[in-house]
Parts: sequence; structure tokens; C-alpha cells
Amino acid sequence: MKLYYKPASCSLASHILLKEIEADFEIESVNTETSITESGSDYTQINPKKYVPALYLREDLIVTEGPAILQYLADLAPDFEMLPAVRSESRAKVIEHLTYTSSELHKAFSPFFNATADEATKAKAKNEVSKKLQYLDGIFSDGRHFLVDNKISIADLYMFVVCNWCNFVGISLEETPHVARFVERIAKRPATQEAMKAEGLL
Ligand SMILES: N[C@@H](CCC(=O)N[C@@H](CS)C(=O)NCC(=O)O)C(=O)O
Repeated sequence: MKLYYKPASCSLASHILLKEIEADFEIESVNTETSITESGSDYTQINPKKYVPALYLREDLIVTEGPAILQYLADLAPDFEMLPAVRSESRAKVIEHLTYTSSELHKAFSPFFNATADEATKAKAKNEVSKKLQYLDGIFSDGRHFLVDNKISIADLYMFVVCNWCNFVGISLEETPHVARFVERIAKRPATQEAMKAEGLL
């Protein structure tokens, strides 16, 4: 299988998961502006939506949308327990956090990655992101290390990747110390380090 990615983008969560579950996989980077992959292929043939991630499994099976890839991979490797069992309450909570990250937190960062966004729009986005970080800080303020059952899951990986963008867009985590420690904790994991090195981030 092959993961199409762009360094430090949301595809990093799938990349870290592939490392966590010790999968046999390849990676190929994508220039999402030109839709040309590292090997010169037309990415629109892989993902007509033109964004990463995409997980190529075989010619007639390519999974796109980060949360779908994360759930698919976690279910493929149940021994690593990155997603609780079907019908469990814990699974519902993991999916809740995954959805929140995708539809609320990730979305709030969009202006920072939009070359046409002006400073006022970015200032508004910074305010939105800060409000969401406060909410997350409240979750971690009970001392938990991970979002659900104090056990790592796919929700933590995606949440980590998005919160880590604060370091790229100049949003300080000083006022949300629990989130800061969460980001440090996931960043230190061997799988995260390996994926980040492979993407040229370390
Ligand atoms: N709904 C998609 C959104 C994916 C997405 O926003 N990908 C970004 C990177 S985080 C991307 O490739 N953007 C195109 C670009 O950067 O040009 C998902 O969850 O997978």
C-alpha cells in the first residue's frame, strides 16, 4: 500500500499510524498545487479531490479522507488497539474526537493555508483556534495523557498533527499547557519521530 502525503499536513496522522501499526507501506509526496506526485504521476487520477491523504491499496481501491483512512488502518491491525471495538462506548468517543478534529479544529486552520487570506481573516482564525484549544485544554486538565480511556488512539494522532500546526502558524500553546504537553508527548513517540523524519520535518 502507498500513502500519498504532503509534509506536515493532515496526512501525517495516517503516516504516524502506519508506523504505529508496523505496516508494510510506501510513501509518495504530492505537490497539491500542480497535482503532480514525486514520481511525476498525475495525482488527479489517484484523488480527483486533489488533496492529501490518499491511501492506494490496489488499482480499484483507493481510500481518501483522513478519518476514513485512520479508521480503516486501525481496524486492519486490531492488535495495536488504536481504535476501540465496534459497538463500544470508547469507540464512540474516539470517533467523536476524530470528527471534532476534522470538522472543527482542522477547518479553523484553513485561512492559514490559504494564500489569498488577508491578515484580518487570519487574526479571526487565530481567535477561533485559540477558543478550540481552550476547550481541548479543559479535556486534558484532568491529567489524562490521551483523549479516550487514557490510551492512545487514532484520535490522538490526528489531534496531535492539527495542534502541532500552531508551531507553524505562530499560535502559542503557552496558555494551553495541557495541550502543549499532549503535543510534546505524541511528538516523542518513536512512530511520530520516524514519520516526521521520513517527511523531512526533523
Ligand atoms: N477532508 C479532507 C481534507 C484534506 C485536506 O485538507 N488536505 C490538505 C492538507 S491538510 C491538502 O491537501 N490541501 C491541499 C493543498 O494544501 O494544496 C480529509 O480529511 O482528508
